[in-house]
Amino acid sequence: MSYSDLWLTSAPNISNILKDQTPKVSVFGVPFDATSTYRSGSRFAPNAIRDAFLNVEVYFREFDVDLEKVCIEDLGNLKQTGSVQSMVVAVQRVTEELRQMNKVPAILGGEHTLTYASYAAMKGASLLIFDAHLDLRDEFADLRLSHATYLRRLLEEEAPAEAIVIGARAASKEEWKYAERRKVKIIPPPQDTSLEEYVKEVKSTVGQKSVYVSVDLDVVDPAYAPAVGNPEPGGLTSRELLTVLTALKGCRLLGFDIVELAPIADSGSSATLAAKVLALLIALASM
Ligand SMILES: [Mn+2]
Repeated sequence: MSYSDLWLTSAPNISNILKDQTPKVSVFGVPFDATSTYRSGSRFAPNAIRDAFLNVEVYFREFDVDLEKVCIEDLGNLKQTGSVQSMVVAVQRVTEELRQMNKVPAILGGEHTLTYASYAAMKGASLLIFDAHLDLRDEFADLRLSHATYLRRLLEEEAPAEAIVIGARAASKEEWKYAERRKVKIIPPPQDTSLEEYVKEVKSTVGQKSVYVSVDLDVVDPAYAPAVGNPEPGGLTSRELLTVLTALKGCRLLGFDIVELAPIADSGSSATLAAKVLALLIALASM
């Protein structure tokens, strides 16, 4: 072994290739925020999440899963593009390729638009979204496909087996109406219910299905995750989010993304939460 093998790492790459295992989870980053309309900068999130990931505990007592012993591959980041069309084609193709290899894509955004592309590679899976917003506008800031419209385009073109939005609290009147018309299931942030009751409600809505999970970090209250593209007060606490995600044990997780972290506005707390969500979802996917 050379000194460089001994002491140098390829951090923030989070590959953890164990010799006797083939990777089940494949991480890749999408440093794309070209349609951001408020606080752009989510293009810097994939590496910020990786940096934080390397500094959080990754043993999950609830599941007895230790990520140090789970084979994870990190494929790096999508090449830079300013074109939403190019990003969509690349994300969809890469996600499809990973699915064909029976791997669980773990996608680090970037803005939420990428879910339009990654979900297209998840035929038959329920779409479980954590988001303050509905992202159901027909157009926004002169764009038909953007972080604010991706779910509308997806429902028009892909029609998921089921779309569930957890933590939604901010949308136009037209978006709420559209959601009702298209039977999007919405579970707002917990109000007067206990966390236990809230988790029960989520579990009974989600069931034990094959799911694709999309976590927009703004589902959490800005007090806990201030560094997002479009902060929205009145959200989940970080503990509520982690508890709800933990309760997804039993679902078949086909893939997931974590989007909208804007590290320039971060003291470190938001990236750390994103990293914890990444670790938890990898643990769920590896069981
Ligand atoms: Mn959002």
